[in-house]
Amino acid sequence: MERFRFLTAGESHGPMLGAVVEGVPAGLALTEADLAVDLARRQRGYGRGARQAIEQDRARILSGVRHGYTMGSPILLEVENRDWANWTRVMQVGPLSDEEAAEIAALAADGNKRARPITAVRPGHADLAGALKYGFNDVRNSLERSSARETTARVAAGGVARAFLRALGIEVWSFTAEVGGVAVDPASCTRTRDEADASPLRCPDPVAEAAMIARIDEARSQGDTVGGVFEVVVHGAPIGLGSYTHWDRKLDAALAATVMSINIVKGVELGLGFEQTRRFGSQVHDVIERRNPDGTWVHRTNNAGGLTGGVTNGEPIIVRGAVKPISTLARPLPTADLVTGEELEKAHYERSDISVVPAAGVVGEAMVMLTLASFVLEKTGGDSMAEIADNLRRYQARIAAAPAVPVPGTKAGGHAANETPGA
Ligand code: EPS
Repeated sequence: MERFRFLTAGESHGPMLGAVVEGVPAGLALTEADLAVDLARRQRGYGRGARQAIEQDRARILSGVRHGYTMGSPILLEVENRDWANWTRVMQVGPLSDEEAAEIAALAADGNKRARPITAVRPGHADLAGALKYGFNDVRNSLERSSARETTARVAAGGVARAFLRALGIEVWSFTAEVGGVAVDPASCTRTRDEADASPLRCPDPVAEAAMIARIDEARSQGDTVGGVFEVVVHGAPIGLGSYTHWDRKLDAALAATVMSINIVKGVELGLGFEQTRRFGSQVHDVIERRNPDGTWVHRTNNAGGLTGGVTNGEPIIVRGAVKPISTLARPLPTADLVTGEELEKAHYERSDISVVPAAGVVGEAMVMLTLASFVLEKTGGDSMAEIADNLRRYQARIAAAPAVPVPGTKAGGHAANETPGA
């Protein structure tokens, strides 16, 4: 069974978002303050909308942790939606009484957009397909869950995975690599990781960032939205996570799937990604230079993004997510009505963000961390942090040693002789 699995629940304007993280080993130090860091990072970024001024995302830990340490039992996390206070009637969980239904009707008649059923489906959003699939005549029922607000719960769960990976020496970060066609230039990435993280777009290149901000302003002034690319970088992953032996054991495939599952992501690249197709092999493949005395291996480049054959090769893992422009436009596109099927001049609009690339990067980190945590546990086994750290240390020492010189025709059949039981 998959380890470190998680489920999220919650609507954008409901009372809360929740996550259950199952399969977390015992003995991991974990506090609510640990989880607050990424939740705050996800809320930031130039181009965010009015909703973020309302929310102050904090995760409560409701189970699985005692006196600051995990116990191996499921961890239940809850993040309050502060905006819920403005939606209690419209998003009420219990059945509506006649008086309550009349209250909503009166609000709608008064011009309150929240109280009105939504049928002007937004191009590019899950509205149309979602409402048809589940049989709704009010898109409110689908947009509340398809909203990217759900990614808050993923980031809370991702914080648990970060604590786990960090305890094993694995660090995960991300940055904004591109907005609206403006890309970072590696030569002018002068900011440190902390400086980049604190910058308006979480971008290491201050020159490119200024041009990205101009693109966001341009979109805003035209009632439009703009997308981009985030890059997640993993340092310290041991060689040998994932496997080439079967399609569903490949770590690269799992990362592609989990990063693609982020609401706004329409493409995923690993390492050089699609650029590899435009070059000859000699310009793509990472020359293996040597084994160091400490057993680590050196590649001349990292175009593979740390993964070859679906297996980590000791280089940093590089995952890039393509973020489409948000589909809720202040100057809405034309659409058709869900109920009448007739043309409408404008799709639904309440309020929205202009650009969310820095926030999407933090969600990308969460998905990468949750995926990696599961693959680390698959490699090491173990139920407590002490056991896992021990297993990982022994495995790393084993692969750091030179294999025995192979002798043709020996019974070991290609196994390093000292590793073969009974040899
Ligand atoms: C979203 C619409 C906006 C965004 C929201 C995603 O919410 P609202 O309709 O309340 O203004 O702010 O994202 C978040 C709330 C968040 O925390 O990321 C959508 O329709 O997907």
